[in-house]
Amino acid sequence: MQIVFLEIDTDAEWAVCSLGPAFLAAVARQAGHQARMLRIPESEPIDEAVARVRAAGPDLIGISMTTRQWLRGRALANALREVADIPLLAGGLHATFSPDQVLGEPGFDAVCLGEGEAPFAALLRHLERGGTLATARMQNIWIKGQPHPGLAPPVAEIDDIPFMARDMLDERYGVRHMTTQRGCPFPCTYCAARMYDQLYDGIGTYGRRRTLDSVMAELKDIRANGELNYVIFLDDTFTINHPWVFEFCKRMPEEIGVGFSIHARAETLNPKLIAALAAGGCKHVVFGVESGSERLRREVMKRPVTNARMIEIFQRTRDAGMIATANYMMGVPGETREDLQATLDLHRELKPTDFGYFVFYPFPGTQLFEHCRQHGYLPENWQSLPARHDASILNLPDLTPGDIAENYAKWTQVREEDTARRSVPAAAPVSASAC
Ligand code: B12
Ligand code: SF4
Repeated sequence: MQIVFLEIDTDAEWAVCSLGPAFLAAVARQAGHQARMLRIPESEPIDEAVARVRAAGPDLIGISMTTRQWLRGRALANALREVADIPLLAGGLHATFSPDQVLGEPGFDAVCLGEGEAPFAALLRHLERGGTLATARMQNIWIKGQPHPGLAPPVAEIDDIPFMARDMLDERYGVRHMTTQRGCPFPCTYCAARMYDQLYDGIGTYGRRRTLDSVMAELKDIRANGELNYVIFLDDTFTINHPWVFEFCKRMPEEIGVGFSIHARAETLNPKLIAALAAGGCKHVVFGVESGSERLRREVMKRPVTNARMIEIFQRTRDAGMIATANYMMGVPGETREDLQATLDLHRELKPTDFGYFVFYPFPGTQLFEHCRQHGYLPENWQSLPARHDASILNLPDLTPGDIAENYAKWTQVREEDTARRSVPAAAPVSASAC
């Protein structure tokens, strides 16, 4: 079978395609199928994209969607359905946490809920034996018009999942993307990533980390088959399970010897770990700071770390020679103009090497999404509004759209000032962070 995965580009040029399809393509190829990725640039008219997809001759189309990719993914799927009857399956964060919305559209035949490898393999076996999507009955694959399929536990031995099919990713210059684990143990109320743990509550454990042997074997495999110059670890929080991280930092220079970047929460770092990371080749740590208001972080976001701790960790990270990126959010329910200012103030104390700033969007399934719904902050047409990072869709009691726009403009100004001040640009790629 020819499986074509579609990567829906959003308003920004991101460095990497979705990792999910790269895992699924590996599974499909193991079972003897062909799989490829078609990237749909934001500028490509839908009819041209439809023609390109059809020309690829798919027997099955897979779309991986975050919420930001939903509106354009929907437009493409519906346009495809008008001209061809190719089975179309959606997966990823948005499909998992808004399955009704996805299945309500004519273009989609089924959604994959949660971890995809085992259900996708089961579906391919079913199709290979002459079955159709409409007759598929398996856990995690919700077919349009059928009852909820129930969920199977995630794969128990995460090392059993094959290495990603790297040709599915848009990797250049030997800069590689890896994950060493799935799941995040923290309870941040705005975070869609942590919803996976909740999805599997009572069914199985989503949080699992690969063995170091498996991670090293993948890196050696990459090097044996191509360039390996730098690794971007896309784990939600790389710095959990300290014994694993210390051992990783020991083995990385001995066995691989290239630099890498990670995502971390400030409270998971300490001086010893920072020194080990730097010695192990870590060049860049991306931190989720989110707000300078301790009240907002503690009471609304469930992130009780203090500003003092953040400042200390940023200082130590920089002193150890690593780039420290800070990511901030604005327009969170419960946030005031004073809180917005507190974030700008904290930024000046953190002195990050680089930073990202995003307007809060309530991702379906998260606690803050429910909070927004219950308090009437969501506009009626929220489902047809794009998930942007520079404007809010919410009607908040304490912040007007003007307050948020003004604050966003202040951050843009800070960025311009910082760029002008900085004589040397950041040396490693900067990625958007989950944490
Ligand atoms: C890596 C990553 C990135 C990368 C790559 C993005 C991408 N296109 O995948 C980069 C750095 C570019 C990035 C950018 C952004 N990201 Co990001 N990112 C992540 C992160 C940390 C890991 C995702 C991942 O690869 N996981 C590993 C894979 C294996 O898991 P998976 O995607 O869930 O796939 C499995 C299943 O879902 C399923 N599946 C997936 N697709 C399909 C398709 C089919 C057909 C089937 C059958 C099954 C299936 O099978 C897969 C294997 O088990 C997640 C957090 C998380 N843990 O999910 C955030 C996350 C996805 N990002 C998020 C956000 C908000 C962003 C940004 C908007 C950043 C910002 N603040 O502005 C941008 C825009 C991205 C976009 N295009 O929409 C949110 C999305 C929330 C949502 N509901 O949409 C998340 C969940 C973070 C969070 N804390 O909330 N991100
Ligand atoms: S924001 Fe980061 S630390 Fe918090 S739950 Fe999400 S992935 Fe984990």
